[in-house]
Amino acid sequence: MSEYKTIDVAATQMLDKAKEIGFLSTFDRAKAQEPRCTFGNTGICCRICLQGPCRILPKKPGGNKGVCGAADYTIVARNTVRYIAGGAAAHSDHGREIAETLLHTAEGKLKDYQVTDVNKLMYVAKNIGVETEGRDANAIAKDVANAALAEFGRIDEAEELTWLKSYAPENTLNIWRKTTVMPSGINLSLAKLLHQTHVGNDSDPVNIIFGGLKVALCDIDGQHLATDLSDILFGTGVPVVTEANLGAIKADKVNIAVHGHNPLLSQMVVKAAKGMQDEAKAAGATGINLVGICCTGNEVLMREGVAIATNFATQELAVMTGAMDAMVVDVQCIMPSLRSAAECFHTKIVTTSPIMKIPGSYHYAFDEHRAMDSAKEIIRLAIDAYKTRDKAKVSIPNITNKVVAGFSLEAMLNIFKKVNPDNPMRVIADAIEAGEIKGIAALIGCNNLKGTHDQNHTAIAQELAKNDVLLLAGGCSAQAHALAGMMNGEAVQQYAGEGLKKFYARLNAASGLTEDLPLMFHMGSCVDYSRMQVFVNMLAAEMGLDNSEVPYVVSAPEAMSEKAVAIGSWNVAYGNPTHVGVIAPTVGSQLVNDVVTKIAEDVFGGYFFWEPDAAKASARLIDILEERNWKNVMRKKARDAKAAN
Ligand code: XCC
Repeated sequence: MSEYKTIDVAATQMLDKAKEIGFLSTFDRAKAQEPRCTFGNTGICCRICLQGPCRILPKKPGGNKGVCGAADYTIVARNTVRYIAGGAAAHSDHGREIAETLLHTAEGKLKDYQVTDVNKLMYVAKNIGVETEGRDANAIAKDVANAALAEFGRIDEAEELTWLKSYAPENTLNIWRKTTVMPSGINLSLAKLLHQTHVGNDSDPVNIIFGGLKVALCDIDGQHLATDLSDILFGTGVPVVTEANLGAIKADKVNIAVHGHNPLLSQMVVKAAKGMQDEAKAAGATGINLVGICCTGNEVLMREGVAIATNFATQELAVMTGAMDAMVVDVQCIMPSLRSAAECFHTKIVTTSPIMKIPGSYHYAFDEHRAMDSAKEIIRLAIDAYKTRDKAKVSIPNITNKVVAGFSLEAMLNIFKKVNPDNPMRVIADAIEAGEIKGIAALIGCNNLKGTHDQNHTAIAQELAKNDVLLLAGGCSAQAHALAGMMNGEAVQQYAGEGLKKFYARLNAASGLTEDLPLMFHMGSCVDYSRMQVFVNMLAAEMGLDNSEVPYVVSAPEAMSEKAVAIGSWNVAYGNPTHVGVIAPTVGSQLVNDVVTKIAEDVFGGYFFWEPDAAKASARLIDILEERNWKNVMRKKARDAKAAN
């Protein structure tokens, strides 16, 4: 057992090294923050105006409300939805950048990008109602990109978001319309939510929560278009075999980590590196080695098979190896402390986005007009840094695990098609209806050092697999499983229950892949979670169910970011029971907490539950799946009986 809050052996080794050299990592900082302020922890600290901070002090006369009179439920609701706004802004702005790049590509303004996946372009165009007949790919791409950009600026509230409207099932759309959470424009909804939660504005907690859900639906819209347009530009993931953990950093190579979320630059770095191996050799290395961290890592893993170095909580530890020559970062989930870690070594931290700079690090303003040149210049920086690497400071944990990843929805359907060419989704529906698998769980989200790094991600996955639950994964959760050696066929043999094993055996026999399928299907970065939702939408249609009746659950055992709050919220609106492994800052108001954990089910079919204990969380997730299956069997019996009469 590690003396640190991680289950990862490689991370433990690097934390020992950090201790030795006196570097205080995020693990030390997390400890230093304890104990947390109860007001902040439970969501009853209001910092929305300058009269604050106000806390709820029920025992003091006048203290049970903020200075303006806001009660606990107003404060908690406002704080919660402002998390959603932060998350939705991040995801959708990411999507907007990809849409602009696709537009400029289609207009012939960018020499380094092109429409790579024409099939995906056609599929998306058809779905969102863009004419494809007899038209050239760039003309279609231009219309698709413009449709994506139109999502942001739309101000006519009578119009609905195109992606949401085109992919969500009609009954779900109708619930959203009835509850007035169906958004029209992303920017409008975000602005309205910030307005709604301004001091002296809305104090009705339910109305505030519904405003938040509208923005959460903007979050999935922005995510969805980001994924679709990234696939069009860079290709849709196909199964790849690679490795994960800090041992993927190689002592004899120029090591470059790509970290963050947006693939626009990292894809170019991967491409450029292929042609620059000789430059690295001229500097004395045996070549260039790329590794990924967080979701930029997931993007290039899915499409290019780039190895995973590590995930969110342990990003500093990639620098601690002493062999990281450059870490190229774009946006989101990049710890400012990387700079301090780099100071202990020769590592260059290269920031590339105008909205993500770290004081003291190297800023290289990425320009999409000269994307390839930018990538080459950044790689040369890494090669120069390599020349100054102090070999005496290098110690790379000798730990890597085999990873089978790259499961876009298209890749998964291709595998199911091998079993059932006419109706691939039937493969899953049959397995559920026959009781071979209990249902599906999406394992998602971040790391959160309120718990132990990666412990609950892996424990919950193992318990669900043992109980014949088919697993999807993404974000840092997927990376947790990959780092722990659970994302390969061997893990199926080790952890899966008999039903799940049988299901896998059938898929493996038909798949035509050289590798057995892994214990969880890694569907991509956190911006890619729409892939999972489309999967559920298709399964619901195939099984003749409403979305909220599908035996499907979501688990974010170590949720951390505002994006995770936004993601959890749209999952609830979509009808998905959603586990969060940290106690959410909604508990400061019984009313708000009840709305999101209980009442939500009556309205949307989905709801949150908070459970930091992995065993209890797994048991509840399994119960939910069993209950949904039981209800579906009962419904079928009732239908059959009616038909027989
Ligand atoms: Fe960030 Fe996407 Fe969370 Fe990981 S999972 S810590 S948001 S990198 Ni999305």
